[in-house]
Amino acid sequence: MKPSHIEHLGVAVKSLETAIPFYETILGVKCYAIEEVAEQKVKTAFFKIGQTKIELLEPTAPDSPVGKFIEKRGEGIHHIAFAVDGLQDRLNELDAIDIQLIDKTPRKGAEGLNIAFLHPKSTGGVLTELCENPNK
Ligand code: CMX
Repeated sequence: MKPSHIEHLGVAVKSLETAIPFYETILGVKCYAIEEVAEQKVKTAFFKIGQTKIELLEPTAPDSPVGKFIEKRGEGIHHIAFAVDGLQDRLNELDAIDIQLIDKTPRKGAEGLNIAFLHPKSTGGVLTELCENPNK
């Protein structure tokens, strides 16, 4: 994948209203953005830690990826996201070595990034996201 850095860690939470003040207290930084990603049925809240971010994820429906995750496993780390260049080329390379792609082509995610997910069944149980900043 040749990532430049960890773009963010996604953390599934039941309630942003409860989780945001908690993270603001323990991290000592303010949440700088809240955004709903309707397509993913999720509301997100972001914190910056150096070059990396924490993305809190509150499901807006029980039948969403994050809603199902919380139902099965409870709150906790949901995915790791790597920053890459040439996202489509990276996906093609991973496909060629039989890594299961959830997204065969990039789509739009939070903060205007182009994103694609890899299936946790083919990445050692870790849901993995690749992100490319189109404005870089
Ligand atoms: N990390 C690790 N494993 C996960 C997982 C996660 N986040 N989410 C689901 N799984 C596992 C389940 O535990 C289950 O394993 P078992 O078969 O051993 O029980 C398996 O994957 C299938 O889970 P499921 O609940 O039946 O869910 P689906 O197959 O319907 O979907 C997945 C799983 C990963 C394909 C789906 O969640 C997905 O497409 N995720 C990508 C999109 C996403 O997560 N969006 C939310 C974040 C959006 C954002 O960051 O903006």
